[in-house]
This record gives sequence, structure tokens and C-alpha cells, in this order.
Amino acid sequence: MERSIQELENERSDPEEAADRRRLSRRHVLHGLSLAWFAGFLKAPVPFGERAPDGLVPVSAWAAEPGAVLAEKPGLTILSDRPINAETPAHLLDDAITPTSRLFVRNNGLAPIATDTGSWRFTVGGESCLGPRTFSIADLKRDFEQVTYQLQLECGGNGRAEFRPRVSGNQWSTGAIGCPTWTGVRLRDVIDACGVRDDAVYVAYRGADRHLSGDAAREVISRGVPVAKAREAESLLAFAMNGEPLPDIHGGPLRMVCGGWPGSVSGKWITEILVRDQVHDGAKMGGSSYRVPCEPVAPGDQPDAFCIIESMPVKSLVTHPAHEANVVVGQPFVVRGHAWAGDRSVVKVAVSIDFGASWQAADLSTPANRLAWQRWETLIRLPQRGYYEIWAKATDDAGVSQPMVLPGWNPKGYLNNAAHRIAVHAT
Ligand SMILES: Nc1nc2c(c(=O)[nH]1)N[C@H]1C(S)=C(S)[C@@H](COP(=O)(O)O)O[C@H]1N2
Ligand SMILES: [Mo]
Repeated sequence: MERSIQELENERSDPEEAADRRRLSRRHVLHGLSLAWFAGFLKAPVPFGERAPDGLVPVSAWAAEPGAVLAEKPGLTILSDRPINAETPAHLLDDAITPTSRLFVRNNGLAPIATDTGSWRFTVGGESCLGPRTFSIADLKRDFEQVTYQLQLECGGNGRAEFRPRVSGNQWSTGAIGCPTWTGVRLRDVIDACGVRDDAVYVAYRGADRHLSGDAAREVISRGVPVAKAREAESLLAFAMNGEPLPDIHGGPLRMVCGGWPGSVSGKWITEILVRDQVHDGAKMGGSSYRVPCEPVAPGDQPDAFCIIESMPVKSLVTHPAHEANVVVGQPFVVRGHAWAGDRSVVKVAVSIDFGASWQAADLSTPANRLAWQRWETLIRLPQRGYYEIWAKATDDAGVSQPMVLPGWNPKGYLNNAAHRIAVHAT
């Protein structure tokens, strides 16, 4: 069906322009398509169509191009292969705990060549560290308490594909999120082992990955978090994921994990931890990297000042049924997914089958621990044959809900937490 929609699209516009649009945009090749036109195309009714906002593009028309596959992660969509970046379709994120084979991959450079756990060493230093130390993975395991938490990891650019005007970078749709379990030691225990001076401001990482240019002197990415975030009980130096040694592709043998913040603070292949007396100034801490306008700007405008992204906003996914599923008219079926809210917790998830005109509350579970996503579930019944969209919207403990449309445009396309929509067909 995707193909024939694209063929129709080609017919009604300049082929070169259409090809360009397809290349540029994976989800919005059909800008301006009306729901009425779509109903005609489907040859099926759109039962709540009259309630839909004017100009709404049906989610079923967001054509996704089939991607190549990663051998160890079947079903993930590859967005780029150098460096490797791959995201997870929503229905493959249905597990309560994200299996390793279904966790997205986001690399800014090339993974290190050698990641031998036995010989791995990293240092703890920086201006505000009294006595720099070097540790092996065995030292960490022996010297510090080992803890396991389930922690969400979401790329700051998750949802970027929807921004208009379009922004550069990997065109993530909804799949740069996962919530596996992580085992390691607490970052605070490790920095305390070097002795933290009172003037400490930031805790940063350096990693062993290689710059795409091949220039060994160029840093790929080196970010961090304020001391208060680093000192939280759940902020880890992790050497295991889902009970197995941390895989190379996810930063093995050692990575930082600071749940609820943009994934870029969770450094992979850790070679250095720095206790800084200033806000860290490593690669991708400045300019528009992982920063958003301090004050909202009009789409396409440059802001006067950028602010570093900290906690991620409230968000949710429908992980079952799969997008484009067929269901039986009148028969109740389970709709479920996850919701998460950065440093906050989720207090409510509501689901709509009539383009947002009415909402029903879902059952919401408590998280496994702080900074873990929460499962939600509800029963839905579709009254008559036709095309429906299921929309899910979460609200956090500060009363903030997801927007229905794209939130504040920003130059790098971060923090899109618009409500997730899937298509279902009742027959
Ligand atoms: N050393 C290093 N750490 C890194 C990155 C990287 O490119 N190099 N990418 C960051 C970004 S932007 C994200 S979203 C997460 C992705 O982690 P994952 O690939 O394990 O899913 O790792 C972060 N840590
Ligand atoms: Mo990221």
C-alpha cells in the first residue's frame, strides 16, 4: 500500500521534486493529504473522520522505507551505516524490559577496535578531583557496591523526523528509546573515591571511539551531567546490560548510564571520568548540540541563546497492537505501551480512537524503579468497519501532558514528545 500511495503522489507532482521529497522525508511524503482523500484511497470508512483536526495527515500515510538489518538486531531500521545508527519499530518495543536485540544504536563516531574487558582501564580525574585514580573493571566490581536498575535511554533527537522545516541529523521516528536493566557501580561512589572538592560542578566522560575523519586527535563526543545528577542513586557506570556483559555496540566494557536525560550523557566506552569545576566543555557540549533555544523561536529561526537539555519530557508509545494491525469490529482488544517522563514519573495515560475528541484512561503500572518507563494498558472496541488511529498521551507528576502536535521547533530537532499515533483497521 505504501508503494501505491507513493505512485499516486508522483502522478500529482513533479517527479524530480517528489523524489527529492522522498529522500528528504521518510514520514511526510504526503504533506497536505486530506483524511477524506485517504478514505477514498482505502475504500473504507473513517468512522470518526469528522472529528479529526482539519488538515490532519493520516498516520497510515507516513511511509517508512524498509531499512537494511543489523545481524544482531533483526527488525531494527538502519538510519545510517557509518556511523551505525538504528532505531526500533514501536511494536518491537513491547517487552516490559527492552531485550538487547531491540535496543536502538546511536553512534557519533566509529566504535573502538579493541574492547577487551580484562585490560580495560579508565581514570577518574579533573580539576575538582583531589587524587586521580585508575580503575580496571575488576577493581570496580571488587571495590564498590554493585547495583541493578532498569533505566530508560532515549536519544535527545528521537522524533526528529517530524520537524518542519526539516533539520539535519539522523531522522529518528519514534524508536530511539529503550529501557533495559543495567548493572554496575554508582558514579558517586567512584568519584568519591578520588575525593570531590567543594567547587565541583560537572561530571563528564571521555570515550574510546574514533572520529569519522580518522583524525585520532579529534574527540567524537564528550559530555556529562551536573554533580547533582551524577550523585543520584541511579546514575551508574555500567558493565552489564540485561544480565550479560555490556555488548561492544552499547559501549562495552563500560559506559555511563544517567536515565531520564538525553542518551548523549550516557557515555560509551569510558576511558575517563572528569570531575570538573565548570560546566564541561567537551565535544558536543556547545553550539546547537544537545542544546535548545532558551526561549522558544519561530520554526526555522536561530535563537539568541541555547540551553543544555537536561531531563527529557513526558512521552509514551503504543507498542501493541502494531501500526497497521487489523482488528475485528466490536471485539475488545488490548492496547498497551510504555510511558516515561525524564526525571519525573508518569501519573496518567489516556487513549483516543477518535482523533483526540475523547479520551479514555488506561491502567498504569508503577515503574520497576525511579527512571524506568511504566507499562500502561487498556481495552479498546471499535464500533464499525473502517480506518482508525489510536493515539496515546501521557501526563507527568507535574501535570504536564504530551502535545498532540510537534512541540517547539529547534535547530537540531530535539525533544519531540508529540503523542504517538498508530493506524488500525477494523474489519
Ligand atoms: N562514546 C560515546 N558515547 C555515546 C555516544 C557516542 O557516539 N560515543 N552516543 C551517545 C548518544 S547520542 C546516545 S543516544 C547513546 C546511545 O546509546 P546506545 O547506542 O547504547 O543505544 O549513547 C551516547 N553515548
Ligand atoms: Mo543521542
